[in-house]
Amino acid sequence: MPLTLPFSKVLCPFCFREFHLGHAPLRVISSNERVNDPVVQKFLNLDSEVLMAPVEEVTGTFNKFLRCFWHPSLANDTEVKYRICPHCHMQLPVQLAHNRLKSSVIAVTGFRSSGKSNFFGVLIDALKNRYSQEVGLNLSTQETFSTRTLRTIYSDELYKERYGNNLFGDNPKAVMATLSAQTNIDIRIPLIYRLNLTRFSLKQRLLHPFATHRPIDLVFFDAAGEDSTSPVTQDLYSRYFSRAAGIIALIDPLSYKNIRNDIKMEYSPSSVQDEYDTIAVLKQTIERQNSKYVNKRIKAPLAVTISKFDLLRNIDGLDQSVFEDHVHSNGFDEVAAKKTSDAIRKYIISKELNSIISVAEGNFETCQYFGMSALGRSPKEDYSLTSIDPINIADSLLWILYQLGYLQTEQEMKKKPRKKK
Ligand SMILES: Nc1nc2c(ncn2[C@@H]2O[C@H](COP(=O)(O)OP(=O)(O)OP(=O)(O)O)[C@@H](O)[C@H]2O)c(=O)[nH]1
Ligand SMILES: [Mg+2]
Ligand SMILES: [Zn+2]
Repeated sequence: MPLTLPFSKVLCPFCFREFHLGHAPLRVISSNERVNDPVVQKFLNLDSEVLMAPVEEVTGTFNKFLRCFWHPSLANDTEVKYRICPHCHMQLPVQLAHNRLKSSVIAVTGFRSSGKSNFFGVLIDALKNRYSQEVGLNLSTQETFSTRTLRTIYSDELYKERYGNNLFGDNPKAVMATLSAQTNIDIRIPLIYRLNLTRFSLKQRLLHPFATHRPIDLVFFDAAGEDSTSPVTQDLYSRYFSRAAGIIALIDPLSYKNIRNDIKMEYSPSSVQDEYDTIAVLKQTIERQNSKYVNKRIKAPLAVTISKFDLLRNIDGLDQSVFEDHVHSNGFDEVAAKKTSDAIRKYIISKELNSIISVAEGNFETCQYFGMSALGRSPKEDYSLTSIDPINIADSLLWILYQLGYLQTEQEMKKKPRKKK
């Protein structure tokens, strides 16, 4: 009988609500019966019924009290049951459902057209195919949910549908604009991946002396910036950002006139939002959920990341060394990342955009600046791409992982002798 601490809580990676694992209902997957699940229907904002396998709720005050100390085992010879979130009835990732691992959300925000979808698409591919070797990590797909079939599917399948088929198909294309979560229910469903890291910090090593790797569940939620202020989705987004372990804020250089004037483009992009204050909106969204941040700086590390960075090549006032793609083969290269951060900060000030810096540094305990290009170039007007050559695509994520103790820096790694294999 698996025991649980009475005050421990887990975070649902779908609705971002916290709850005690013992209070999570079970869905009886092996049952042939199909019944409407009004909780899923409400979560997905659907008018039509959602027919799914029946749910065993945790009922009765005494039973609920007992369940503060244990959660039922899922192993059963006769029935297959999955643990689901009591608030949205989505199936929990397997390790979370067994109380072995908590999900950590690394949230990404950015206004419309700031490059979020192309960033996700290229980042997940790069984590698997490049950084797995370079940084010593592996990314494995976890179960998520298909709104098309109303069934659980692996995130990799959803990844292909959303991004991979476009970006890495026979005729590579940039990912097209995402419909708002108000109209596109699919976008309420995140991609969930497990990241196992082998070069974790000394503190983590002391906390887990026998561990060979530290796992973290990454939840990629393709949230449009404007959805965080819409009445329909604002609660969901407030929870997403306020419970995130780290946040990547994408800043679109095209949305600032002072920068845009320096950039030469073959054609003018269709949707440019002028000076949308991504970080100030983020701060308000977090405050709405967690009022303690009205008087306090936010703890989660913030990576202020200029997207579409390739557009800034060869412009005046920006040190060209910032376009070098950092290699993190000996641990996260903190020195190179910091040098780039300082150069970008200087550039932002030179463009009289000090408000970006004051809002970020005034409201977040830890922040750093990054320049990132997912595609390495602008796609043609029909979205086609000759090739994809990202620049520092994973630096902001790796920096957050380093801040959270999941990754060591190159400089820390050099201090201690490496173990022979
Ligand atoms: N030059 C350049 N352009 C990019 C890059 N990434 C994205 N873009 C351009 O920016 C546009 C918007 O990118 P998306 O990834 O769709 O941005 P988004 O934030 O997901 O946008 P919404 O889904 O509309 O909120 C793309 O169609 C590309 O034209 C990049 O790395 N370099
Ligand atoms: Mg998008
Ligand atoms: Zn939930």
